[in-house]
Amino acid sequence: MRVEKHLSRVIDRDGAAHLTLIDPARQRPEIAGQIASDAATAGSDGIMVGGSTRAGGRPLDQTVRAVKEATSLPVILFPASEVDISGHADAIFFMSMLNSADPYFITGAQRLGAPLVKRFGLEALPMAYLVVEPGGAAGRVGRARLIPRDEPELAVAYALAAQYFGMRFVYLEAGSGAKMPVTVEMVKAVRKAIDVTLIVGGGIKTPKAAAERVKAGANIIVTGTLVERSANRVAKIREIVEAIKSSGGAWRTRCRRSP
Ligand code: 1GP
Repeated sequence: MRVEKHLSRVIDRDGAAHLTLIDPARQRPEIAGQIASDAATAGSDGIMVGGSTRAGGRPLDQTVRAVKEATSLPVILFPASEVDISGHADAIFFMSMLNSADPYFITGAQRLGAPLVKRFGLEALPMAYLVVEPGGAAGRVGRARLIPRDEPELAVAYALAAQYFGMRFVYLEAGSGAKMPVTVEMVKAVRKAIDVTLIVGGGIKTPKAAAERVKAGANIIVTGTLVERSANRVAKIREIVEAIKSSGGAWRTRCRRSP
């Protein structure tokens, strides 16, 4: 429970947390290490490693190791399949895309990957992964039945199902590089319905967009594209982190309450 406790403590302390997503398919391991180090300097609370393309095996291991060497932040795997599991990470989002049309993404990859998670002794963080329009590569690869942007009630129904299943994290994903992040209305509606930790990511590029979603009830904001592309990476991440930390609070006592 080390990583989950860390996230929980950060949320209690700061009102919300920020995670930096590094896709091992997008850069060499040493650059990934540099991104992680910059993220730590900027105040990010952890590193997620993963993406929609299978990067398993050596490239994944090397990326995770480079990140571990560059920073003491916890490293959480964000796998696209059972191939994307590395024993060098601290934890894994043990995720199920509840709105996929393909059982492989709901329980299939999970069945294949679970024995490896056990063998590596990875901390499993049970998470519902809900893909919202436009959904991007995550939606296409995962054969998502995309949740329409203007149907918060559908997101609420999935999120509640996740909580009743015992999942402790719900991730509202608009897709990496999405033009528009998940709406504030959807974040609010899901927040109102569930007590578990709410993660929001995909298309969050500005401090304002991050802050609005924290105010609406997100406990964790994920950014990926922003950190990969940014020339002035530390400053970019720092302004997002500062916006997140100065907007939180309203949900800090509620989010960790047992259902
Ligand atoms: C993707 O939600 C994450 O899985 C991050 O999205 O790359 O748009 O920041 P961005």
